[in-house]
Amino acid sequence: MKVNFKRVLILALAVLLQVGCQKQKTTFTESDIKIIPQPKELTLNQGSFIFDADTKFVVTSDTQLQAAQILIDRFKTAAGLELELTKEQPSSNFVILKDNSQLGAEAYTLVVGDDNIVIEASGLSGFVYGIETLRQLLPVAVEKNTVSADVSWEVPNVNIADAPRYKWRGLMLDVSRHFFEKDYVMKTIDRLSYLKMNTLHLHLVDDQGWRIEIKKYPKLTEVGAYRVDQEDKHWNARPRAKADEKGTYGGFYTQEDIKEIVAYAEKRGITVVPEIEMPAHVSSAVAAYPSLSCFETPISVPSGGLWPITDIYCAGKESTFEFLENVLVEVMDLFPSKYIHVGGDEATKTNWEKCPHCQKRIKAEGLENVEELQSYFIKRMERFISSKDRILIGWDEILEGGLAPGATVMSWRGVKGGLEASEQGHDVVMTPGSHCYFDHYQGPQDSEPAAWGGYTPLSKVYEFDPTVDGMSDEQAKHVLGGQANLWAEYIPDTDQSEYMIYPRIAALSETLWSPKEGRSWNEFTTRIIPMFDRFAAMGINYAQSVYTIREEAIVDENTGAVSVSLANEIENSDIRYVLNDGDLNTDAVSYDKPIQITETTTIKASYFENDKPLGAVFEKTFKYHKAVGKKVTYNTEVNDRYQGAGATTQVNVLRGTKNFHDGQWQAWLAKDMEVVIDLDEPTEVSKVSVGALENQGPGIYYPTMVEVWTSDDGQNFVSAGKTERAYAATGDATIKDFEVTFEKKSARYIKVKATNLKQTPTGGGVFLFVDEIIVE
Ligand code: TNX
Repeated sequence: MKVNFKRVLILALAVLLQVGCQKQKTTFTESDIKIIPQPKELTLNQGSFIFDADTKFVVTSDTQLQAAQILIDRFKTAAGLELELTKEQPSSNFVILKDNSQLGAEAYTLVVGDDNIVIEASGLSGFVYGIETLRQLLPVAVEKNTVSADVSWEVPNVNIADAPRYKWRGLMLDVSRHFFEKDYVMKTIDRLSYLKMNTLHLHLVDDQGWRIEIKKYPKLTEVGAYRVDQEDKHWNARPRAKADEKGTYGGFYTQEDIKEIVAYAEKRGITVVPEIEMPAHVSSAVAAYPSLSCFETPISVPSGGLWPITDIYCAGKESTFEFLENVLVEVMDLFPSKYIHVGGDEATKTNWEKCPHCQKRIKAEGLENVEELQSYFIKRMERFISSKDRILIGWDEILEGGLAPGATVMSWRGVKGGLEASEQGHDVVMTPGSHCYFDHYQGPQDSEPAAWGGYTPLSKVYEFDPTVDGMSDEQAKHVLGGQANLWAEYIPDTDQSEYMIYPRIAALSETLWSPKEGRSWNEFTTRIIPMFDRFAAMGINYAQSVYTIREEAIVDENTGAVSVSLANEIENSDIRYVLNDGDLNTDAVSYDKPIQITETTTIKASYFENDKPLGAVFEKTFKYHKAVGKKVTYNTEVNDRYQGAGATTQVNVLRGTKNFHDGQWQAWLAKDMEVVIDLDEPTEVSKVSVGALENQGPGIYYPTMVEVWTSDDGQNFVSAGKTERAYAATGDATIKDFEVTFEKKSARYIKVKATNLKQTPTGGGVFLFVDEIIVE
């Protein structure tokens, strides 16, 4: 046989070349796939697809093109690849988008194979979600805004069939309390769409700023969009400016800005729902046009906290309704959203009680009271909005005095409003404060930036379910979905806004998108932590509060021994600690069981990753003193709602945090605290301290005086000393020990009195909060 050496050589070369060119493929396992929200159905197959400079996107419509463009842009920015769009399907190495009218509006299928990827959907949202899922299958580097070299742009072969559980998946941005520029709104739109959220609710009107240009009423933004700059003061410590003082702090969206935002959102499957508050939360509008209020008194745009809200629209004058209809006409021209939000919350109607126009209206309409007048107000707006073929949506206060026929309710004061409205056959969007208020703390209050209050950590958001236990099937059908609300009193800038939104919005998105069955917090943590890397690559200032250690301490009331457990939100995470002067970086030991303490001890602890502390450091001193475990007699009654840990609260070593709901605080409402501690036997004492909390927002004030007496028989007390503190307006929550020191003496009984300020400057009852009485 004659061997053709030339041929063999060529063949061998060809084989070699092919092997050389074949891209190295990864063997993927299930744990490599970390999509949020979790798709409805997903199977991992063998093999993978690798994007390269020759990969093409096959699209046959503008809709498909819009969706594809999101990933094409990413490839350009993050990979330096200019991927081509084509109408013709090549033989291999392509991503094809195909119309499939069988699929629901937001559903999609994604099939990744060795040499092509197929995304099917019936419209834009589905295609966008298919593309976003594909993006999450790509390496993290795809999120960066700089080109990464030597990354293999590889995705595992999968079959995904996905569709949402709820049709309203929203985030509300309060752009009134602090104004956020258009760019940030657009960025937020991208990120919402990335997580398959479909609604951006813009809270455009509130007391502290009117944020949308209305051509017919230019003063709304000339005057109403700006307030006197008091940003250096705490939100709740900003005095009201005079009516004629010029505001300089603020901003607003022009109608052109709004058009841009709406168009941008539309391309990403996001509906922008405008909220035009009424009848309350409108000081900004009243400042611009005082005739909108009952008594037409000129006011300024408030620079900060305002409570109660009494400067509201007059519900008697026809001109109020004329104004609102004109405003809404312009708003509806700008926002194609089916839903128009009219607020409706927190109106204090004292002016309506006194206003002749409102009283006349009440009579003429045969209304019972001012609550029914609010209901009249909203019903009238509802008729107007539905005449324009839109749907009115409002906060759950719109239920009071009777719900307007076609209205949809946003339930924020828990789920009660949602239950009630759905029972009456109305649609509801659930946004209960407990799970959906992103202005709440997401970690222990002492280690977080100042927030409104409340405690809504990531795991709590993940427990959210808009369909409430006990709802009938009929009621459940009325649940459109859920939404997170980011009220912005304490959100001065985009960094803080991002901090509060991420990662919680990812947890929320999964509760609203993914099937309920099979969802587990522990499993979710295996996906959210890698998602942090994506957030970082996107340049998001996300919170790492899941890592922050929360302690639980229990005290043995007989021995006074304290047992301290440490945990963060991630199960079995690597927590290490040191005691007293130890250095966390060098001396930390692993935490594996509760730490027992029997004398004054400081614990420092942190979550560790790769042997390095990560997130906020936990540090707490458990201070022992002579009254620990002793009997306390209360001469004045503790408030029902704040009983702390019961009778031993004040002598249990455990201290309260800035979170006044943490179970270590006892409170006295508009009343002094007076207690007597029995030390069991005559004891040398020279100092008594009272631990107190101040948080003036919710009405908690420091004592104005602390006095101490001692006694040997429990009957005859002699004064040991006192300390005084004058009232001063403050914003942030603070904790302070009020110390009374005296010449060392022997005493068996100690009487302590803390004087309550009793009345707030605005006339409310004052809470006095005490956590521990330290006797030394
Ligand atoms: C209540 S929620 C409000 C807002 C505040 C928020 C603070 C709602 C409808 N009204 O005006 O910003 O509490 O959490």
